[in-house]
Amino acid sequence: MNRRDFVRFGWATVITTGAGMLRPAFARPLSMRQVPMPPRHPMAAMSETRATGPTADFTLRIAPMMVELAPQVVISTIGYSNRVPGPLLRVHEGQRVTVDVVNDTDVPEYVHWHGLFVPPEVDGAEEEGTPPVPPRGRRRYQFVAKPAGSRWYHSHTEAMMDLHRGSYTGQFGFFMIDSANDPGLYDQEVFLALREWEPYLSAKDQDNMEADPNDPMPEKPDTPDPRPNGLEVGAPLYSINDKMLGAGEPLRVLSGQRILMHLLNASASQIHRIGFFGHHFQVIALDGNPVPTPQSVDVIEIAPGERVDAIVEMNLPGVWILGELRNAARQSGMGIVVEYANQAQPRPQWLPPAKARWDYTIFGKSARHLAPDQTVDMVFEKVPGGPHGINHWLVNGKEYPHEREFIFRQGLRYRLVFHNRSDDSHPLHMHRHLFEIVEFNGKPTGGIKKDTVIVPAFGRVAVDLVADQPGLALFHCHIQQHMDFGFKALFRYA
Ligand SMILES: [Cu+2]
Repeated sequence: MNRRDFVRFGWATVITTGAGMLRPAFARPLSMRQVPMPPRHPMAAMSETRATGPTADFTLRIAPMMVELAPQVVISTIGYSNRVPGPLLRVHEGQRVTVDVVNDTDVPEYVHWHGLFVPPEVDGAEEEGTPPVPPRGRRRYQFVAKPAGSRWYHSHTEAMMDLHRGSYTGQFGFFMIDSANDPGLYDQEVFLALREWEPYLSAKDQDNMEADPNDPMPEKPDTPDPRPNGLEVGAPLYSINDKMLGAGEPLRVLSGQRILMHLLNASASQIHRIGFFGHHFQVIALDGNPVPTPQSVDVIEIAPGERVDAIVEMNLPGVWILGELRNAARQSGMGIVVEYANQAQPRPQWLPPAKARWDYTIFGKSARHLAPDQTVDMVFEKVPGGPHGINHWLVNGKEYPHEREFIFRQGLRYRLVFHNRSDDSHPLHMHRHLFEIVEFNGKPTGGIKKDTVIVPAFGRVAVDLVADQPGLALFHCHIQQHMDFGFKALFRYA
């Protein structure tokens, strides 16, 4: 693909911010490079909103909008403030934040602050009792921004069979909470949100991650479920931020630079694997939380709801594609061109990286975990919907809602054991809390704090958390269709 074949429409596919972190040696050549900047188009522009005072004030306007993913490829969706992703909201840890949300649509909406410790009244989940942003109305969200790290915000509205609601829309954005402890030196900071568009129902599962025969699959039953699978959500178009591969401006780099990449999977339904030939991702944080053992990997696997912060050293001059490993997804848009300065040949190259299985535990440390006060086993099962139906999901034998099965007592330490008795991988998300992975498919680990964790097909994952955020806390699979069709539980404080 030759990006020069495309009309340049918006140059802000990659948001880059110096963030005051430029190493002097690199700051000058970058700024001196004569890059023709096409006019900023209001639909494509993504600006950073940085709050500086003790009180931040942001306004998000929910309204229908168009997104030009590529020349002649324009989709209509609902977005925040006419941008996809929505404005980058950036605050300091501990800062009191006020966000006014104006809803210019005819349906109630919820804005969820994913990964933040906020009370249920403002968490943006109907199940927890957050009031909606009424149709043609507005609501003010006020909270203290914590903990530090890469957070995000997105619609938490139920969609069910309407693939134009909730996380199927463009309602998502980055929410950065800066701490005094910076993740390290870097020359550029980029925000990359992975998305698919124009979802449809299909009997073909686009996200069929080939099962590794070496996977332990501790929850695999002796006899496979003979019932036919239901319809899954597929998509024909993909983008990173608001541009398909080749349609946006490339990420321009200089040899020797260190690029801090904030990856977010804002997909409603698909796990993605991202590679960048000849380069390594030094993973420094998962879900915004620094990992005990930063490690270099060739492939990042990231599920809906997850974030990965990685530093990439630019040490292979050329014009490359950073993108999805699956050819179909990458060729349908999920990628971005990375262009070193002064390259003679402009044609971006894609070469598949060495295949590597993603393994959270390499980022952990050996740890002796305190014995939990209570262990909560959670068993997830699929009720296959058949060729004309939708799969339903059971948590401990029941679809949402449950009675009072899941109770936290404040101050106690819980071990949640996720038993995935289905042939799909599920990104499981706990609202308003962080948990620590203590065991992943039989491998012990420690120190990895997350709010969303992939439980592989027929896999088992144990996480620890201390119940220290009183109020209702929603737990669910972050795949919108799974969540809408039963894959949810509500934890209550006694
Ligand atoms: Cu799921």
